[in-house]
Amino acid sequence: MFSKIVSVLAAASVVSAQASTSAPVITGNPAGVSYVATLPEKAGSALRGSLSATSAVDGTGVNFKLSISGLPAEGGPFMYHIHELPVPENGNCTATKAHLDPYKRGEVPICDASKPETCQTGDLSGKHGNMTTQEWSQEYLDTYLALRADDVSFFGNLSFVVHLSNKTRIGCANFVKVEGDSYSAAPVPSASSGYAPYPSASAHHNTTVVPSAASSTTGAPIAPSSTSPASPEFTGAASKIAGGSAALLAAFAALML
Ligand SMILES: *[C@@H]1O[C@H](CO)[C@@H](O)[C@H](O)[C@H]1NC(C)=O
Ligand SMILES: *[C@@H]1O[C@H](CO)[C@@H](O)[C@H](O)[C@H]1NC(C)=O
Ligand SMILES: *[C@@H]1O[C@H](CO)[C@@H](O)[C@H](O)[C@H]1NC(C)=O
Ligand SMILES: *[C@@H]1O[C@H](CO)[C@@H](O)[C@H](O)[C@H]1NC(C)=O
Ligand SMILES: *[C@@H]1O[C@H](CO)[C@@H](O)[C@H](O)[C@H]1NC(C)=O
Ligand SMILES: [Cu+2]
Repeated sequence: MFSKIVSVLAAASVVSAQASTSAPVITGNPAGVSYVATLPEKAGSALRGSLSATSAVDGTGVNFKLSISGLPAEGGPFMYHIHELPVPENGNCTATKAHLDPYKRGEVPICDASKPETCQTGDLSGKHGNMTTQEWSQEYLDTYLALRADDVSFFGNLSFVVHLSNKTRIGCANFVKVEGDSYSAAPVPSASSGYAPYPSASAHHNTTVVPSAASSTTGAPIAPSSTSPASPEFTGAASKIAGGSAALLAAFAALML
């Protein structure tokens, strides 16, 4: 009898331990702070785009703007995440390791988007949807990520990684802080509007930040950008092989290593 009660209690505590691996809503994110991760251009790959992140005006969560073009015709739907390490100088996406997951939830079972607090904090496509077309733009608020460096869900020094459906890593970039406080009021990204990793014209206007509604425009076409120079750091296997789909496959294979 006693041992039965003990085992029931033990089972109950296991259940509550699992239920407690839930991410808290992040408040107190610093106002007017933005980061952007811009994918480098890789020889043999048409993939371009960026993920920008701006503290919500009231400090609760982070507004994301995803703008990607040149996803492959095959191999989707495409997932993307914030990973736990930055991309090294050589551009090796594998070195970013796993998803940002400070509450140690693990990758399985997969994220249930109706319960985002139970997902890995870095699992953006799990919480907000996969990219399902070759060009993809989307904006949303994620309340479980932090731009305050004292929180375990801070990602300003980390990376974002784009995957094929079979998890092959096809692109990755580090977040870089955007100087100036008017970034969040900037219009939809284009090649010439300062979406470079190191914006030269860091605006210092004292702009009042307008709250942007968490909207989602899935699949809206965007203009591909082709004016930023190829990244000198990105001298991995991919850029040493001539263009064409064979090179693309070789690049994928290299990234899987
Ligand atoms: C993943 O999918 C791509 C495109 O469909 C394919 O080229 C690649 O070989 C696959 N990789 C693995 C590990 O299955
Ligand atoms: C990429 O990083 C992974 C993990 O750190 C490592 O095992 C692999 O050897 C690296 N590949 C290259 C080409 O540097
Ligand atoms: C990122 O910054 C946070 C807060 O300063 C720190 O705890 C963490 O170790 C850093 N991560 C990496 C990979 O540098
Ligand atoms: C997103 O894509 C992955 C890989 O194909 C798949 O496992 C997952 O179910 C997809 N998520 C949704 C919500 O469709
Ligand atoms: C910006 O404008 C606000 C509102 O007018 C003011 O309270 C704040 O001090 C200004 N900040 C700077 C850096 O000028
Ligand atoms: Cu990932």
